[in-house]
Amino acid sequence: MSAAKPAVSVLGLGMMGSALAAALLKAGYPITVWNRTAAKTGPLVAQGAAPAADVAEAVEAGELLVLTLTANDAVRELLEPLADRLRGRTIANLTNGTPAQARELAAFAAEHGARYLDGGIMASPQMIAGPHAYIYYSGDQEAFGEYEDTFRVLGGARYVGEDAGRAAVHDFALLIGMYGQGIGTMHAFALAKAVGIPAKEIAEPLRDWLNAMALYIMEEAEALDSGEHLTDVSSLAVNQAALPNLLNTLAGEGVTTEFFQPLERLIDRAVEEGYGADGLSRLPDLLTPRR
Ligand code: FVH
Repeated sequence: MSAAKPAVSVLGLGMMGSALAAALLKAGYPITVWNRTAAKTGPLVAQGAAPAADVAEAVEAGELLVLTLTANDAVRELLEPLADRLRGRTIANLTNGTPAQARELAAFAAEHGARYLDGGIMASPQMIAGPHAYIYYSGDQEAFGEYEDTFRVLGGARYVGEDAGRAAVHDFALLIGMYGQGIGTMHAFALAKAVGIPAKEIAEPLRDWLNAMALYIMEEAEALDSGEHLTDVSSLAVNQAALPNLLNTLAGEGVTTEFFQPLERLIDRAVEEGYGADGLSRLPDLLTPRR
């Protein structure tokens, strides 16, 4: 990156796009902003951003275009009519999307002389520019190197490869874990609510328990990678015996068991196939039948 800060256009000023633009403004970058609903540009213009009258003006103003829209069909809708104006620009698309969409957008950008990076944001808007925020990037490595300092304003910048779809894979791996934890937490609260325990009474011990259990993630990864699944922690057979009690307790209090039934079936299958003495690290093998 040259000593002068690059001109950045931020397109999409929802909760996340506004946080990204504000962080860049605070760091002294020349920022142009555009949003479909123009009123959302107001607070950023008050902080020093230049408002673009339309998308074309935003594309014109920035050598780096940062897009954070709801979904990638909107990104495509926005950029396609301006394809001829993208030449020489770098697109950093931080919109949530699939690996296939990222690859399609990278091909579209290349076809029109632009460089493409796809990003997966591992942060809430409030975390942006803070110590725990980071973003996965994949795609054009040269472009990543050129704008790495700019990306670091937003949080950690983790480049995961030339395949534009790779950042989405990393993003979803973490989101899958997060949603699993989230749905488990909501069931814990539902059970507590059903028997009249305030959620607050469950929240602190639950947080501590999940933190303690998280320590096993590294062990499970090592077991999976090495193929050594035998456990001295908690076997699938032991979990098979305990799970019906969990389901019956939920059902007994009128809480749905629909989210846990697939887990019960999976563990039953693992034990049937002879893996009863193994730990949970055996399950990814059963979850990827084509591999
Ligand atoms: N918020 C979060 O915590 C997560 C953190 C991880 C990454 N996600 C992803 O970031 C994308 C944007 O999420 P967001 O939270 O900023 O979402 P909204 O506040 O709802 O803003 C959405 C913006 O997208 C614009 N938009 C939607 N459709 C179109 C379209 N067809 N044409 C142009 N712009 C469009 C919308 O514009 P408007 O409604 O204000 O006019 C907002 O600017 C998302 O992929 C998350 O998964 C956030």
